[in-house]
Parts: sequence; structure tokens; C-alpha cells
Amino acid sequence: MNKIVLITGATSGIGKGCAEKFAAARYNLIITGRRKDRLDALKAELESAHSIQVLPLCFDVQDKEAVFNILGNLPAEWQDVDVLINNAGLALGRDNFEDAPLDDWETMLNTNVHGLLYVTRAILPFMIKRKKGHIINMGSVAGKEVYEKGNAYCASKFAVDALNRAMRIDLLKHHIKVTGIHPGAVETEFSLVRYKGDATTAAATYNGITPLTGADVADVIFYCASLPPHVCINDLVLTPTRQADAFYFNRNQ
Ligand code: NDP
Ligand code: 8X3
Repeated sequence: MNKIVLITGATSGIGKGCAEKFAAARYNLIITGRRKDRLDALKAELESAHSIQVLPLCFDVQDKEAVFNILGNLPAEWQDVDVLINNAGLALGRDNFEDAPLDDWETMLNTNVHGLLYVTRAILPFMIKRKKGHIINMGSVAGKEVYEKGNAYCASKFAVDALNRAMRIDLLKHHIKVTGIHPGAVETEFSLVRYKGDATTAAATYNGITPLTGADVADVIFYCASLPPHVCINDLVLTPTRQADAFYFNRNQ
């Protein structure tokens, strides 16, 4: 029987890369996001390419009621989720602390932290019942080091880092693996969203480097998910070769 992976934020970037990677390995997929047209198109594409089943679920992870209604009531044949990839997330703006719009802060914290908490709690009963499962949380180098004008985004990813560690402790008794993935620069729609449609500023993020792609990160996630039951990668930081950490880039030579 095919395994099941649930990927939040599968309409773009890293989440879409994960959908493609796990589909190619014959997982059945639950894919989520707010853009229904993209979910439907991905379902059609992956089902026909890989002879798998795809369940698209359209909701905002910030909406607690929707998350618990939809994920808490998964059809019986979709409840045995083997891998949950908590990927949906975003940054909004690069503003000084004293200037950043409060709405941006709320959206980032509600999505990156509350959304991850809701989705995980909604899916956990299914994993606990089976005494197995793997939760993969999308952190960032921004959750390892704070940078200028990163304030609430960094805080949200530090929270993901803390939750990743906390989950691993509390879920130990349920035999559930918990892995944190912390990428550096990945060229996706992330910067376009962060800079609110300013394509020039977004593109400058990747000047002089070869950034990671969604597929690169998906490969690493798939590796973590493919290890034997007794092996768990707890925490993994990956960057482009021309990036050392959240601060240092080699854009020149
Ligand atoms: P993209 O913007 O390409 O993808 C973000 C995904 O998250 C989309 O599928 C989007 O779907 C979904 N999403 C955003 N907000 C919500 C919401 N409220 N409810 C449901 N889904 C939502 O960016 P990435 O692929 O780069 O980002 C994925 C994750 O990786 C994020 O958590 C990000 O913080 C993290 N990350 C990214 C890095 C990078 O450099 N790109 C580096 C380190 C970490 P939709 O709009 O359809 O809802
Ligand atoms: C995305 C990477 O460095 O822009 O999480 O914060 S960074």
C-alpha cells in the first residue's frame, strides 16, 4: 500500500518540490494551500504522471476552525498519514522593528507558528493511534540567527525551532519522529511575497549566488523521510554553497 504524505503549502516552491518528489516515489499525497486552481492542477499532473492518488485541501492554516474541521475529519482512507511536512509559511517585509506594520507581524506569526500548531494537533491523533509517524517542520536559518530587519519573521522561525525540539520530547512516547529543516536562500515565490510583488528587489536576494531550489530542499526532506524507523535526523541546516549562514554570502568571486 502506498504511504501518505501531507504537505502544507504545496502550491509553490519547497512544498511543490516535495509534492513532486514524494509523488515520484509513489506516495499518495494530501496537498494544501489557499490557491485552489494550483492545487487542482498539481493533482491532475501528479496523478497522471505517477499513478498515485492526490487529495487537494484548500484552506488557510491561520483559520483554526477550518484546520480542525478539514484535517480532523479526513476520509478514513486518508487518515494514516505517515509524513506531515509543516511547510506553509511566509515572510512579509524587511522593516525596522519600530516601523514594521503590525498586520505583517500578525500574519507571519499566525501562519508560521499558529498554523503549524493547529495542523500538527489536527493530524497527531491519527499518528498517535498508529504509534508511528514523522513530522517535518520547516524552519530557516532565520530561526537560528537573528538579522537586521528580520524581527517577527526570525521570531516565528525561532518558535518553529523551539517547537520542533519540544515536539520531539513530548512525542517520544508515541514513537513519532520530529525533524527540523532549516534552509538558507531558496529561490521560490518567497521573496516576491516578502517584498509584496516588487520583482526587482526580490530577484536581488539571489544576486551573485546560485540559490537552492525547491527541488533541492525536497531531496533533503525526502532523504530524512526515507531513513529506517530507528533513525531520526533531528535538525538539519542547508544553504547554497555561496552562503555560510544568515549573514555571510560570497556574491563576488
Ligand atoms: P513560497 O512562497 O514559494 O511558498 C509558500 C507556500 O506556503 C505556498 O504554497 C503558499 O500557498 C503557502 N502558504 C502561505 N501562507 C499560507 C496560509 N496562510 N495558509 C495556507 N498556506 C499558506 O515560499 P517557499 O516555498 O520558499 O516557503 C516555504 C517555507 O519555507 C516557508 O515556511 C518559508 O518560511 C520557508 N523557508 C523559505 C526559504 C526561502 O529562502 N525561500 C528559506 C528558509 C525557509 P498559498 O499561497 O496557495 O496559500
Ligand atoms: C528564509 C531565509 O535568510 O531570507 O527563511 O530569512 S532568510
